[in-house]
Amino acid sequence: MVPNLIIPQALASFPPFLKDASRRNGRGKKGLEKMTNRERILKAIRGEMPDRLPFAPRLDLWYNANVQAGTLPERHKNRTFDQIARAEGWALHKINPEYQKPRKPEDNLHWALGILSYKESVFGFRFSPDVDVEVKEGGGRTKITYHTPVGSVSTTTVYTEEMRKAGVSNFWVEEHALKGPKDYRVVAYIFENLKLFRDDRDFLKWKEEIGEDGVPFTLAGRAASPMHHIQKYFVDATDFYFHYHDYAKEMQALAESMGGFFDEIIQQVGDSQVEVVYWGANFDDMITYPAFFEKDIVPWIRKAADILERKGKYVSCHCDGENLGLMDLIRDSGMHIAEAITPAPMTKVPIEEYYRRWSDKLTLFGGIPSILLLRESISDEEFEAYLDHLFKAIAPGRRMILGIADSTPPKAVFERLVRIGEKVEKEGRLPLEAGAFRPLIHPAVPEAVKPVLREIVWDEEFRQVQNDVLEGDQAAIQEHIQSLLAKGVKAEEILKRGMLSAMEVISERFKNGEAFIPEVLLSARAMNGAVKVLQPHLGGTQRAAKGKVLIGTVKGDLHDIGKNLVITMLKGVGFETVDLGIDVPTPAFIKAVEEHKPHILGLSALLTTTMPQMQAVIECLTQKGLRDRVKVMVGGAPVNEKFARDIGADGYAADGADAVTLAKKLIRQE
Ligand code: B1M
Repeated sequence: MVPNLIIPQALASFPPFLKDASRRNGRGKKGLEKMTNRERILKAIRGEMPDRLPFAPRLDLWYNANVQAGTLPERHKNRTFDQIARAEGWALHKINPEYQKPRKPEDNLHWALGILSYKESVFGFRFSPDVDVEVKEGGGRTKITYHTPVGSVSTTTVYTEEMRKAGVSNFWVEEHALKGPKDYRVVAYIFENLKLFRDDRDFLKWKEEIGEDGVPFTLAGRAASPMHHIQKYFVDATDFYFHYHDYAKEMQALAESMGGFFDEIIQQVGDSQVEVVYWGANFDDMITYPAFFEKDIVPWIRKAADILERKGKYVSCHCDGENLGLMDLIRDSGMHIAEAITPAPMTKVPIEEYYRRWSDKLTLFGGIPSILLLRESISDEEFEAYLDHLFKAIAPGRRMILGIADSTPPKAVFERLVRIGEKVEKEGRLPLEAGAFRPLIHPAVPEAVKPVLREIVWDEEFRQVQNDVLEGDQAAIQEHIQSLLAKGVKAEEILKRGMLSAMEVISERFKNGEAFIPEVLLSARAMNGAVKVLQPHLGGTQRAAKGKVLIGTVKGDLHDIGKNLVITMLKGVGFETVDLGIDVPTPAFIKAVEEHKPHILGLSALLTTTMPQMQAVIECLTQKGLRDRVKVMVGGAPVNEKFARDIGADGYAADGADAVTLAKKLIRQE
C-alpha cells in the first residue's frame, strides 16, 4: 500500500513566513530539536548517534539553472540557495567549491592541470619563476601554453554561456596537456617546481558564515592520487587507457614526480583548521576500475586518511559513479565519508546494500538518487515508496547523512525536496526502526554478487591470435596473422575463429563485470589494426564493412567515455564508424546523416536533462524525410528500453556489448 502523500499544493500554500520562523539552525519546528545541523553532521561523521538524520541537499546546479530561467519557487524568488536551505531547515551542502565563482581568474585558470584554489581552499599555489604561462582567451575558450626549461605543453578549456545557463559547474577540457611521450617530462617539471602556501583566510570566513547550519568541506583535490590526477586532467578520458598501457614507464615516472605535490597538500590541509577534506571525485567501477583503483588510488586515500585522522580530520570522497565493482575496495580504503553515493535505480547498488556493507566503517552521504525528484522519471507513489524503503534500509541510521546524489537536477519537483525535509523531521529520529521492507515499485535491482568468469574456448590453430586479442597486443597479433597467412590459412578463418571468437569473450566478460574498459579498448584496438592487415586477403563479402554507424553525444551533454567505448567495440567487430563527438546539436546530426548516409545513427546521453534531445533528433529526421533511411539506436546510463520505444528509436543498448548485438540486428532488418 502506498502511504498518504503530502499534497504539493498544500505545501506550496503553507505561509512561508510561518515555515521560516519555525526553523532555528535546523532545530526544527519551534526550535525544539536538540541539535544543530552542524552537530548532526559531525556526529554522523564520527559514527555517533545524532538526534535525527541530517539532510543536506546539494542545490547549486538546480539553483543556477532556475535562476537563469526565472523559475525559482515563488516563495524563494529572491533568495540565494543557502537562504533557501536555511528557510526550509535543511543543512547547507558545503562540499563542492563554487568552481565558476573564483575570487580571481588564476583560481580556476589552470583547470586542465588540476591546479586549483578557491575561497573554499586553505592553500594557494605559485608556479616556479622559470615556468612562463601564456594565456589566450576568446569565445568561451582559454588556451594556455606552459613554457618550461624542458619544453612546452598547451591546454585548452571551454566554458560557454550555454554551459553556464544549464548550470554546469565543471570546465570542459578540449585540449589535454599530454599528447605524446615528450609531454610527460614537461608536466612533471611544472609539478616538481610548484609551490603551495597557506591561504585560509577566505575559508575561515566561509566557515563562519556557514556557522551551525552545516560543515564546510575543503577541497584538497578532485583527484585522489597522482595517477588519478593524470587520468582526470592530463589525458582525454578514453585515451588515458592507451597511454596507461603504451607509456607505462613515462606515466609511472610522472605519477612519482607528483607525489611531492600530494604530500604538500596533505601537509597544508593537515595544519589548517578544517574538519573535513574533499579528496577525489567520480569513483566509478568502469572509469576507476577495480584493479586501477586498488593499485593507483587506494594507497593515497589510505595515506591521506591516516595522516589527517591523526590530526583530527576526516577524508571524504565523491563516490557518485557505479560502485558495484568497488564496494569492498572503497569500504577498506580508509576514507571516512563516501559522499554522493547514488544507489539504484540510477546505479546497480541498492541503498540497503550500501548501508549493510559500509556503515560499520564509513559514513554515507547521499542515498537519494536525483531522478527521484523528476516527475517524468518517477511517479509520486514511487517517490514515496522509495523514501519509506530508504528509512528502513538505513536503520538504525548511524553514519548516514541524507543528500541528493549527486545533485538536485534543474527540473526537480521542489515539493519533493520539501517532502524529504518534512519526513526527516517527523520520522527521522534516531535510532530508526527497520521493520519490514516496503517493496520498491521500480524493477528489482541485481544483487552485488561476484560474476562467474567467462572462459574462452581455445582453438589450437588460432590460440596465439585469440590470446593476442585477449591481451590487446597489437604488435603480436599482426605478426601472428602474417605467419598464419604465410602458411596458407584462410583470412576468413583467422577473422572468425581467431579474432572474433576472442572479441566475443571480451565483450561477454565486460557485460558480466569481469572485464573493464581498458581490456575492452586494448582488445578492440588490436582487432582494428589486425583487420587492416587481413583486409586485402578477405573475400568480397567479408571485405565490406558490416555497416556504417554515425554516433554522437547529444546537445548539452559532455560525457563521452561510454560513447567512445561503444565506437571502439563496433569498430572492433568490423563496423565503419563516424564519431560526431560531444554536445552535438540536432542540425549537426541531420547534416551528418545526409552527408554520410549511415545505416545506423547512434545517440548517447548521460544526463536526464539531455535525454529529450534524442527525441528532438528523431523528430527532426522525420520532418526532413530521413527517418526511413536510417535506424536509430540510443544508449547511456539514464536511458532505458521504454524511453527508447516512447521516443520512436529503433533500439536501446545498455552497454557496448549490447550495442554490437543491436547494431548487427538492425543491419539485418535493413
Ligand atoms: Co557526470 N554525471 N556530470 N561527469 N558523471 C553522471 C552521468 C551522474 C549520473 C552522476 C550522479 O548523479 N551520480 C549525473 C547525471 C544525473 C542525471 O542527470 N541522471 C552527472 C552530472 C550531474 C554531471 C554534471 C552536471 C556535474 C557538474 O557539472 N557538476 C556535469 C555535466 C556536464 C555535461 O555533460 N553538460 C558532469 C560532468 C562530468 C565529468 C566531466 C566530471 C565526467 C565526464 C568525463 C567524460 O565523459 N569525458 C563525469 C563522469 C565521469 C560521470 C560518471 C561518474 C561516470 C560516467 C561514465 O563515463 N561512466 C556518471 C555516474 C554514472 O553514470 N553512474 C556521471 C563509464 C561509462 C563506460 O559508462 O557512460 O554509462 P556510460 O556508458 C555505457 C552505457 O551507458 C552504454 O554503453 C557504455 C559502455 O558500457 N552507452 C551506450 C553509452 N552511450 C551509448 C550509446 C549507445 C549504446 C550504448 O548507442 C548509441
